[in-house]
Amino acid sequence: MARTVRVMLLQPRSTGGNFEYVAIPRQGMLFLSSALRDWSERSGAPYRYERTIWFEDRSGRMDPARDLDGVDILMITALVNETPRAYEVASQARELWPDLIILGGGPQMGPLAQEAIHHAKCDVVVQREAEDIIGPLCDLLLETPRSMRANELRKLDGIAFTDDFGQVVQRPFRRMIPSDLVKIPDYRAIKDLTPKNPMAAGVLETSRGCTESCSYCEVIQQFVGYRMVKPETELARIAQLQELAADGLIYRSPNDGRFAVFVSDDLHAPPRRAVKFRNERLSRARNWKGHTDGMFMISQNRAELGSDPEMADAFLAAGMGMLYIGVESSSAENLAAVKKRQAPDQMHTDLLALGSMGFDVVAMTIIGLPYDDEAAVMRLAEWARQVSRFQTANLLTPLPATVNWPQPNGGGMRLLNRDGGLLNGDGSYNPYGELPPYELFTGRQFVYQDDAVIGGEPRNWTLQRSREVMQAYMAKLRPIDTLYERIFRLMKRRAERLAREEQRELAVPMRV
Ligand code: B12
Ligand code: SF4
Repeated sequence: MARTVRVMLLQPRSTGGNFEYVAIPRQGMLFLSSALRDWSERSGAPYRYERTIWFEDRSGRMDPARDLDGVDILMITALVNETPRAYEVASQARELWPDLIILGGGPQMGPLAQEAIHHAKCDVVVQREAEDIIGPLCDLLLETPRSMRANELRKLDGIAFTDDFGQVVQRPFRRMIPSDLVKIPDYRAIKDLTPKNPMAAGVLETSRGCTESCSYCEVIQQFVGYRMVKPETELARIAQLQELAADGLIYRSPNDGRFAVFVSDDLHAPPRRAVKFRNERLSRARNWKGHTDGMFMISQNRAELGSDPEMADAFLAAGMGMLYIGVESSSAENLAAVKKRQAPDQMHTDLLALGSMGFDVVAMTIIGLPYDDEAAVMRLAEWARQVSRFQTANLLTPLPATVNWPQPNGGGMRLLNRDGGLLNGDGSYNPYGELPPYELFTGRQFVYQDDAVIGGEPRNWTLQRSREVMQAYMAKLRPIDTLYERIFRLMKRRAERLAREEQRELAVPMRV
């Protein structure tokens, strides 16, 4: 008889303040939860993994003393700004529950495994994707006494752990897995997911990785090449979202009854030069018709979709209403500097074309690129408002595993500390030293020393100055966040009304 093992999967609270986070939890934990369930269900499995997924942005802060009582395995993910909270929960958990198995992973802890092991006291950090390894790894950790684990863990690749001498062992990467090794994400394991507290949107993954390699982005390191899921997997995932919405677990608009689905791909429509992928996406988009009824779909794409009327028509017919477009900058020099292969004039034409076709275009912009001064940033705001309905804005932010991250040889950016001085005295990164102020890595301020020189003058946007520039820039935009805020207010009012109705029903005396 298989032993029941309790697993808590945690996505810690973010500091970004964006409403999207609450609306649409990321999928990493959903796929890992399914992977564990499938692993338990094979014949002869020694453990039955019972899973709870706790999204702190949805369900509030976890109290490790109360909420990890009886839990055997804690799995924590984190994006950069969620890292301080991830480390706080993990280190408290280690202190309170010394036998608890703690696993870390995701795009932040994966490349910075030494830091995660040191600060979060993780037993193991998994690098890159984990659906293939999570079951065998959990079995191994449960079966092996702590004192003998290092020897056993050496047999697995793509993980980091501490050996018997306290040194971090970093195993070579594993091969990339099929992007739909796990077919269906495990929404049903999400804590507090009920018709009274539905998700604001469903999430759909149709590909992993990217055909591009923009210098500020970590995707190529984390997910490597572009990998589509199988067409039948897409349809099965769409059917799952229809089912969740029918059960009241995804919020429906009171106006037209539709529900939102965010396609979380980095690049949903591949560029036209990637002919094979582009043709495949076109035939799938056409095939979606009839499966996506009642859905309002949102996806991330390049502007050149505006020059591809066939694809755009297929998207519109399938219910794709909103497009996030990676615009980044209107300056050709900036785009070249970050290896974004697009030309501003063409982008302008394409964005206007998409708008006139009927899409709600959200222009995603980055400011603080090497050739931006304040005047250029304000011009970008004016242009972005002309060519898109909504916008998002970020200041350039260094991410691990990109060329911007400080390198041991002095390359990369020099990081700031919380007060705007240089981290560790010289801007270097040390996994065992002073930690970067990750909670500020939200794209709302510069977290590195600004070395840009514009017109012969140092730009010198400090932590404080960059915040002011950002605020002035944002004031000129129509941020997409305001739309999400409205949806949230509506959802909150609905939840309050339902709670009041329930109270009233309970208050009616029962007739005998
Ligand atoms: C969609 C998306 C968003 C959406 C998320 C909404 C949603 N529900 O999907 C929105 C727009 C809100 C968003 C916001 C941000 N994002 Co974003 N986003 C993505 C994107 C494109 C896809 C995420 C995804 O679903 N991936 C697929 C899932 C399956 O992968 P995963 O979650 O990483 O999990 C897998 C592995 O990493 C691993 N794993 C993960 N966690 C764990 C834990 C354990 C214990 C184990 C064993 C394994 C493991 O196993 C999982 C399965 O294989 C990624 C790029 C990418 N391809 O991942 C960027 C990405 C994750 N985002 C990024 C960033 C920087 C941000 C922002 C900070 C930007 C900002 N300035 O505000 C914010 C922060 C949000 C927050 N809450 O803190 C970076 C993260 C870099 C970093 N080191 O943190 C990425 C990688 C893109 C990039 N620029 O490089 N994002
Ligand atoms: S196109 Fe987007 S996901 Fe792809 S490398 Fe560039 S920024 Fe990253």
